[in-house]
Order: sequence, then C-alpha cells, then structure tokens
Amino acid sequence: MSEAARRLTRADGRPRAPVRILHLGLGNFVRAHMCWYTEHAPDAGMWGIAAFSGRTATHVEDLRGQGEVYSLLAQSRAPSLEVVSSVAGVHAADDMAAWRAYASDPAVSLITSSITEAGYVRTGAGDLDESLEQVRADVAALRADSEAPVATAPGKFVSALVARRSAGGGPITFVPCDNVVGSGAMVRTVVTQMAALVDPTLGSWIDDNVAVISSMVDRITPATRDADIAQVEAMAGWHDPALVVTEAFSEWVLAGEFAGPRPAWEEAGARVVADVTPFEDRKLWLLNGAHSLMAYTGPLRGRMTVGEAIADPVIASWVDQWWDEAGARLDMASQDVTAYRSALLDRFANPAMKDPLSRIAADGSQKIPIRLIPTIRADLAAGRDARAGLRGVAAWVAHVRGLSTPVADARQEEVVALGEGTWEESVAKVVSFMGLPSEVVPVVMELVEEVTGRTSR
Ligand code: CS2
Repeated sequence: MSEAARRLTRADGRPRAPVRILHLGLGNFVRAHMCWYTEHAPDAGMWGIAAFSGRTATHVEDLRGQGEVYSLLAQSRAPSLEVVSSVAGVHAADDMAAWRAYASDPAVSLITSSITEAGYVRTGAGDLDESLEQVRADVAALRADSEAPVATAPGKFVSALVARRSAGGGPITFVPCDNVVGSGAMVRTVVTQMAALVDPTLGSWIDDNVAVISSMVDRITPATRDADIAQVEAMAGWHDPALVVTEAFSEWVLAGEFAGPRPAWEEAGARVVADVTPFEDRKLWLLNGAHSLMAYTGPLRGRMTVGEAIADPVIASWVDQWWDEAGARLDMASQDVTAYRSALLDRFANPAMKDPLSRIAADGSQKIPIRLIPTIRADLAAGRDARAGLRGVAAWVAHVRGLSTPVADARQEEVVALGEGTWEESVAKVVSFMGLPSEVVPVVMELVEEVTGRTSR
C-alpha cells in the first residue's frame, strides 16, 4: 500500500439500503454479478444485501473495514472502475443468529446464493447427498435444535425457512446464482429433501411459501491479484483489499415466478424469460465447457491462463472442435451460435485479464458432468465419435494423475483414487465415474496420448 493511498469508506458510495436480500457465498463472482445488477437497478436504494461468507471467510473483515462498499474494476483496453454499494451487511459463515434474524424478517423477500456447483452437496443424480458426513451432521443438528449451527448450504436454507415459518415472515424466493443446469429445480430438490429429514411438517409450508427461480449467470471473474489492487491505487488513490476484477461483459437470464418483491434487475440489463434452458445450455457448454477443456489441456502444453491457452493454436483448434460438437446441439439459430463463439474468443483473449486455469480446474468432478458429458452422451447415442468432448475427459485423467497443478475438489478422495494405478486403469475408472460406456475407453486412451504427448507403445 502506497503512503498516499487511503481506504474506501461508505461515504465513497451510496448510503446503506435496508436489507431485503439474504445472500450466501461472498466470493468475487457474486460481487461482480448479482450485487452489481442490484447496484444498477433503479430501485437500488430499497434493496440492501446481507451477505454471508460460504466455506471461506474471505473479505468479511476487509469489507466491514470499509463500510461494505468495494471497488469493481472491469478490465478491458479501457478499464472502468466503480464503487459498488449494494452490500449492506457482511457476516461470517457461522453467524447463524444473524442468518436466522434476516430470514425471519418479512422485509427480506429473497435468498440468493453463489456457492459453486459443489456447494449444493448433491449426488450425481441431483439429490441431496445424504452419504456426506456434513449433510448427516446438519440433519442431526437441526433435528435436535432448529437454532443449531449448520455448515452446508441446504442446512442453512432449511434453518432459514424454519426461522421464517415460526416468525410468520411470509413467502420467500430463492435465486441461485451458480453454473448449474435447472438451478431452480435443483434448489427446490435439496431444500425439500433436507427439510423432510429435519421436520416433516415443513414440506407443506415450503409448498405454500417458497418460490425458486432458475437463472443463468455469466461474468468471468478471476481472483484479484496484488497488481490489480496496485492498478486501482494508481487510478483512484484508494487501497481496496476487497477489490473485484471482472470483464466488461455480463449476462443474467432469469425464469420463474417470484413469491414477493424483487429489485428491477431487468432495468440493469438482466433478462426475464419463460425458459432459461437454452441460455443455460449455451453458456455451460460453450463458455464453461471450453473453459474446462482449456483448464486441463492448457497446463499439459505449458499454458497457465485462459489468455495463454486460447493463443495456442493447438488448444484453439480443440476448443473450436468442441464448439462444433456442442454448438450443433443447441436450440439456437446457427448465426447466433457463431456470434456467441466469436464473442467468446474475444472474452477469452482479453489481454487485460489474467485468469489462471487453476481457478477453473478446481472441482472438476462437479463441473465436467455438467459441461462436457451431456454432449458426449448425445454424440455417442447418435453414433458420432464425441472426440472433442472426450479430449477434455482425457485431459482430466492427466490432471487427476498429477500432471497439472493440484486443485481442490469437492470429491477429493474419490478423485485421488481415480488417479491411482496404471493409465489404462485411471481411464477406465474416470470413464465409469463420468457415467460413460466402457466402449469409449480406447478413444480416451488415444486422446490421453494426444494431449499429454506420452505414448503407451
Ligand atoms: C469458470 C467460471 O470457475 C469456472 O470453472 O468456468 O467461473 C466462469 O468464469 C464463469 O461461469 C463465467 O461466467
């Protein structure tokens, strides 16, 4: 921090708005996205967000130290900087008393979440994963005492609903902001399943009082680097350890009936549609699918950021082949797919963004099944070879065998086991883990050789 730099204060932004949105997961992404849309809604002055950190307590103290406001730097050739004021309260994950108090307040009409794919603790089939120790612990805790501390997101959601029911807080709407398919149905499933385990009388209250929205969220938001903080210091004269760096592009598409009021997000650029599925597919397959493909192939060719990967002609051709494969399945006019692909190339190549592939590589066990596997399955069913998607699976085999930087995964133990044994064994285990037919093993072996440059012969 240079001597001239000062800290941000609430006076740098708008006054705190009354809290009407309860949010779980305080990562950078949501601060570049839902909080930003709320900031830009014309009724922002009526919608404050109480944000609770998820698994990590990042930035709770930093944000509190500057009256919850933070700077957002949209990186492009002409970077733009703004102060976002929509967050009105910041809490650590374990502040359950505050969590329940907000949930009980009739003025709060929305529960939003941004906790990554893994945060919803689901099985591969999409149900609440009751085999997980933390899920079982939350169920036991809430059964014994509805005010008990809990750790999982479904546990927190149910704890919020129990508090709201007993306070007579009225209807409430969940708005998940994560990269999952059918996000509304997904939240409804994990919440009702957790509720049924905790208190069988809660289900009918949920039916009558809880709405869920499905949403497609998009804005590439890497972790903030010291160099970014220094750039803002030079641009604006303040030192902001809670700075968020993002791209200029952003997209938010929502579908579903709200049970109560919400900010006029559409006036800030969000779209409300009848069916979010085509938007989810387009984004998850083309953007996130390509991201995952680059995340695992890139390091094998010495590429460590998205920009470096997409500048490598070999990787760019793999991405292109993937887009041909996945794009063909989209329920969209082909010129729209072409335009989206070309916009993605610009976004990936953004020279002002340094997005490390290791960020994207995390939680592959949760991401690959959503991003690559549906297209691979459809191709195989149609008798096509599915190589472009299987290449991503092959590169993940190399990743779980330790050929690229280790990253966190929600299913760490299983992932470690997948990497053990011979290459052939790993490939067979990964193919089965991904629910693919064993016939693809030889193709994946070939692709392993292609992406790693190793040969078994
Ligand atoms: C990325 C996403 O984490 C990842 O795997 O693919 O965070 C991606 O940057 C966002 O979905 C963009 O909207």
